[in-house]
Amino acid sequence: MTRMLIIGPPGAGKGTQAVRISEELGVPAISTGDIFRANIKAQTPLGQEAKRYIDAGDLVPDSVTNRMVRERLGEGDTAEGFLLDGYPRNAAQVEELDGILQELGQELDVVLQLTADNEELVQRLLGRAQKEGRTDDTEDVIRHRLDVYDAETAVVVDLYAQRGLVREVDGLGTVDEVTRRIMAALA
Ligand code: B4P
Repeated sequence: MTRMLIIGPPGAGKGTQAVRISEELGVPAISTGDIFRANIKAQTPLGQEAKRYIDAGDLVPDSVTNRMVRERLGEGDTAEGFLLDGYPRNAAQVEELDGILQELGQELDVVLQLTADNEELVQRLLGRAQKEGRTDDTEDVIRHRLDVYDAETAVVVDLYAQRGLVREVDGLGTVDEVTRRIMAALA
């Protein structure tokens, strides 16, 4: 049984590693960024609401994000565990997640923190921009997303560290190397 979060700045490898870890552990990976992007593509009301914030590199309002996560975690497939990627991203979302898990009678087991320095992060995301053309991967927006991480998301790591849940993993190196470090940290 694993109920875990993966947290780190934009470009640290959260989405990349979440897919691999969820396969290894046999639990669903739930990425708020991916859910938003799927809704933007399908032009749903949720996607229309989220798009302007994502394009600007800002966090989507908590009211929208929290409702979406609440619905997703309520689906039956999370009873045996889950890997949340990109949520919670500020202190208010931590509180909301506490409430959701309490209602579901669940508790977090581990918070995986991926680290990397800012210049590496910018280079990775600019590299992705050339391949995937994500609207939030321009240099100005990337730098803004890094600032938003420092201003709003870094505190999430502190809050979970106070609960003794955080395991820090170096996100530098090849994707395979990072996966090996993560699996070792979870063992
Ligand atoms: P996310 O989708 O979470 O985007 P991200 O922070 O860039 O991480 P991602 O998982 O995509 O990238 P990764 O590090 O794996 O969020 C996007 C936006 O959605 C946010 O800005 C916000 O607007 C909104 N949002 C999401 N969640 C929210 C929430 N809870 N509340 C409010 N708003 C929310 O990979 C990046 C690149 O690095 C890739 O190209 C990858 O191939 C490469 N890479 C990965 N590992 C590597 C390695 N070891 N070596 C070299 N390259 C590597």
